[in-house]
Amino acid sequence: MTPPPIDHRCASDHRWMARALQLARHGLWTARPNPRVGCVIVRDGENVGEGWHVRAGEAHAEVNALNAAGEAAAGATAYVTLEPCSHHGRTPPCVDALIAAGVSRVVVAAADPNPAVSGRGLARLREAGIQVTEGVAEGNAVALNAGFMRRMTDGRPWVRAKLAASLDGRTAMASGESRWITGSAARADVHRWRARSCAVVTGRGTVVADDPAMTVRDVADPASVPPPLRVVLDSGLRMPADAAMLRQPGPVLILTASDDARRRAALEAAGAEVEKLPAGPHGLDLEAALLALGRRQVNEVLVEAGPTLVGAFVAAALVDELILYQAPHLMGHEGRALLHLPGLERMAQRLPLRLLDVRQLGDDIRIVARPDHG
Ligand code: AOF
Ligand code: ZN
Repeated sequence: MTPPPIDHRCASDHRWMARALQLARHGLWTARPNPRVGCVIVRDGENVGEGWHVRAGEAHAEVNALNAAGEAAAGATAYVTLEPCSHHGRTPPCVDALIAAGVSRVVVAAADPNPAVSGRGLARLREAGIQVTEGVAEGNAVALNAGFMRRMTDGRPWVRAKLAASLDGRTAMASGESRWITGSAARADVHRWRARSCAVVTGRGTVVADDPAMTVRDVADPASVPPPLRVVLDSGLRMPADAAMLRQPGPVLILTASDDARRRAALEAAGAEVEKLPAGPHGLDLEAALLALGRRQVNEVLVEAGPTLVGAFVAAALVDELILYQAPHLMGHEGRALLHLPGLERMAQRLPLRLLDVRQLGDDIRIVARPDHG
C-alpha cells in the first residue's frame, strides 16, 4: 500500500507549533495564574520573531513575538499555542495587535475556554479577513495548561497528589520516623512540581507532625518563582500559630469549618488568611475546598499530605494525577501504609490507575499515574 502524500503545509504547521509550545514552556513556573502561551511569527518559511507569556500582568505571547518581528510580521503566519484573546484584561486584546500588524494567517493549537474569550478571538480574526487554522498540536497545548483549562471549565483546579514510600509502600516506620525516605534528586523534583503549582496543599496533621515550610527552594533560581499559595486544610482550626510555614515568605491560607474567633485571630496575627467552608462528613468538604481555590485563580494544586487526607482526596475522585516516589528500601509491615482507603475489600473495589510516566531519579523511582475515574 502506498502511504498518503505528505501535506507539506501541515507538516510545517506542526513543526512551528512545536517551537511555539517549547516557548510556552518557558512560562511553566511564572505565567500562573495565566496560561502558558508561546508564539512564533513565520514569514517565507523563516522565524522572524518569537515570544512567550512570562508573567501575569505583563505582555501576552503574541505581543512579545510581534514586537520581536516588527515590520516583518506583515503578511506572515502567527503560530499561537492558545486562541488569541479578544478581551481587555490586564493587557489589551491580542487579536487587535495581530490585525494591526497585518498577519495574514493565524494557526492556533487550543481554544481559550476563558468565558471572556471562548471563540471570540478566532471569530474576530476571521472577520478581519485573516485565515485561521485551529487544533494543530491541540493535545499538547491542553496538557500544558490542564489546570487553567480545568479552572475555566469546572471552576476548580487540576489536582496532583505527591506520595513518597519505600518499595514496599510504607511512608513511615512504626516509630513514626519518615525523614528521609527518598533521596535528594526525588526531593528536588518535588520542588519543581511545587514551582509550577498555584497552590501547595497540606493538612493540619502534617503541619503538626513535620512542621514543613512548603516553599519552593530546591530549584535553580528560587527567587524568580512567584511563591505558590500554601494551603492548610484544618477543619477544627487547630493549626499552631508558631508553625514554620507562617515564618516563611509567601502567602498561607487556612481553610476551616470552625467558627473559633480566638484561634482565627491568632492565626491571622501570625500572617495567615483564614476562610470558612462547609464541613463534609469527615472534616472539611474537599470539593468545596477545591472550588474555593478555583475562586482564588488556582490552576494546579500539589497535595503533599498524610495518608488520611490524600486517601480522602483519592476516595472522593478529586485527584487527577498521582506522583509517587518509591525508594529502594523495605520498611516492613509495621510501617505506615501509603494511603488510607477504608472499605476496600474485594478485587472489584480496587482503584485502577493508568501509568503516564515511570523513570528513575537518583536511586528512586518516580511514577506518574492517573486514576481511572471511569
Ligand atoms: C493570549 N496570549 O499569552 C495569554 C492569554 O489579564 P490578562 O490581560 O493577562 O488576560 C489573561 C487572560 O488572557 C487569561 O485568562 C487567558 O484567557 C488569556 N491568556 N491569551 O492571547 C497569552 N496568556
Ligand atoms: Zn492575549
